[in-house]
Amino acid sequence: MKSENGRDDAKRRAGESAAELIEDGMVIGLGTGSTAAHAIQAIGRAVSEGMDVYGIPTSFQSRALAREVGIPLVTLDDALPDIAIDGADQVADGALVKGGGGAHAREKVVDAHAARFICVVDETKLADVLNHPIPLEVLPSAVSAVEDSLRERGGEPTLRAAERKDGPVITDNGNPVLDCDFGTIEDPDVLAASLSVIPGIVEHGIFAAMADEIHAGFSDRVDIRSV
Ligand code: ABF
Repeated sequence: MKSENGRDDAKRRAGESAAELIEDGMVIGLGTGSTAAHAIQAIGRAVSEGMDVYGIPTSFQSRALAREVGIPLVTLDDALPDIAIDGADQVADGALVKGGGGAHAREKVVDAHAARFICVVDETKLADVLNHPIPLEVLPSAVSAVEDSLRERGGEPTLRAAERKDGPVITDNGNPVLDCDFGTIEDPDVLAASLSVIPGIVEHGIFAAMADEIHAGFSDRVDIRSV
């Protein structure tokens, strides 16, 4: 089992590798999670050295970090991102599962509208086939109805519980999250399409055919794969 320090080093390598793609004048989608945070910190260092870029955060967390490290922020109303750098919970054959941090609805909007989307992960996220439970942001009033629809599709949904208080996790958009276990996901596109049509699901965490590059951090290197 890898030490947490070793794993964070691999995340840092991936995040910093993606940050090397940043050029003066770019608008950057700023992802959520600890791997994307390394990219945000590297971009902050570039800004402090005089680089002129703007960030579009994907969550309260990435907004707070970007402000802390001095990245000027804009919104999607102002400009679309030239590039987005964001993490993932699992990657297989270019398809991603995201939403472990409950930020996947905003992440999907920003990542999808970026001219180029770079996914940053450590090696533990790489898989041959997706089998990670799929996070689903759901309207509060629709939780039971959506759970029924998921079971009809062969899933086993669990309402994500908050760690530090009673009750569910609530996203930045004010909604609860279901994590739905579908076992092995042979065709992410088909599952994504079937989840997209369930009323009450605000957004699901399958990002199929969205990433342009995967930067995967290992203990001694970063593997960059175009997809
Ligand atoms: C976000 O943060 C996600 O969509 C994914 O759920 C998570 C990855 O976090 P970390 O980089 O901390 O493993 O990018």
